Amino acid sequence: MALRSVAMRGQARPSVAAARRSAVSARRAVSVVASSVADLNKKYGIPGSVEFKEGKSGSPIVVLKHACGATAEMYLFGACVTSWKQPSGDEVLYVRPDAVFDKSKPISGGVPHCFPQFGPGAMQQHGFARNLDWAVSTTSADPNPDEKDPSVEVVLTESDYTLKMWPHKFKAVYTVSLHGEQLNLQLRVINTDDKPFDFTAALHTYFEVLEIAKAKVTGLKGLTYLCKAKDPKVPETKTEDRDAITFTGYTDSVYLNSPAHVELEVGTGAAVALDSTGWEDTVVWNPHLTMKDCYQHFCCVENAKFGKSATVKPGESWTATVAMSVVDVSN
Ligand code: TA6
Repeated sequence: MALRSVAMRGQARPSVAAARRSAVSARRAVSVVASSVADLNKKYGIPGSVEFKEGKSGSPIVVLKHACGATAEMYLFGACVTSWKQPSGDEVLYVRPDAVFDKSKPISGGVPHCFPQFGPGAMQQHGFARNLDWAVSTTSADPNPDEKDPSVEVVLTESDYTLKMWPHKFKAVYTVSLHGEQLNLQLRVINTDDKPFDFTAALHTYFEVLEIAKAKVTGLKGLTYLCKAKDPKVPETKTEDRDAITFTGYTDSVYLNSPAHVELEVGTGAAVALDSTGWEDTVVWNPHLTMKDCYQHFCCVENAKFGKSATVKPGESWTATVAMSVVDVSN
């Protein structure tokens, strides 16, 4: 169900989770792929805050529960967050009806990763990060009873499979946390190789909307964008002149140098606010009639690093964050 009501009790609060993490009841361990949900709970579970379960097709998920009632779920396969619910129970994300969870292909919905290529390009569309199991490295839950922010950190490193496509040693560290009703996502890519590398990336987030005709994306007016609707390999360069982007046909646009704050109105009087650092670009995608059975119900608003690829020297890292919160736009 799309956001029927706005449960947000105030505007997005700045994350304090990182500052507190050193003092939290954290379970820390070296990065290992644990073999079962029971092992994962033993090593990383935090009762009431962080729990591992079997998701669809038996694939492991981690469930974060905030004391305010907000929840988030992420599959370790692809480090794909597939659910983020407000305390009211309203789901904010969208998973397509054709999504499969048996690892035969990336999960189509939620927040899939595009890394190390957004695409199109030399390797498979959107890269390999969404096709691989990420390993749990840390979980935490702030002991402060009012702000018990649950958090999980997962990592992906090179393997024979990735090296064949992208000949670089790396460590990608993805932190997912709930700060009250807000979902915070941080991606850090570390160059563990002895030569620099370049990559493009995105969080390909699917948001549920009441109906696509009522959805609007605001905050992108005046920007140059690459319109990929006709041919994704040869995008047209355009300037956005609309205050609010609406959806009347196939839409696939990469807005370059977008502002830190972008909003998606979902058609119920609520909007999802995206406050990002480091990502630089915003992709807006709706497949319209190319996905007849579901396009009315979602809109992708994606934090991306695409216009200028990221370059990381050996021993250095690139970091980007996004804080997602539900805000009331009914007035
Ligand atoms: O992010 C937009 C986009 O790159 C579109 O060009 C379209 O190809 C879409 O992603 C595909 O997404 P999917 O989740 O089906 O791989």
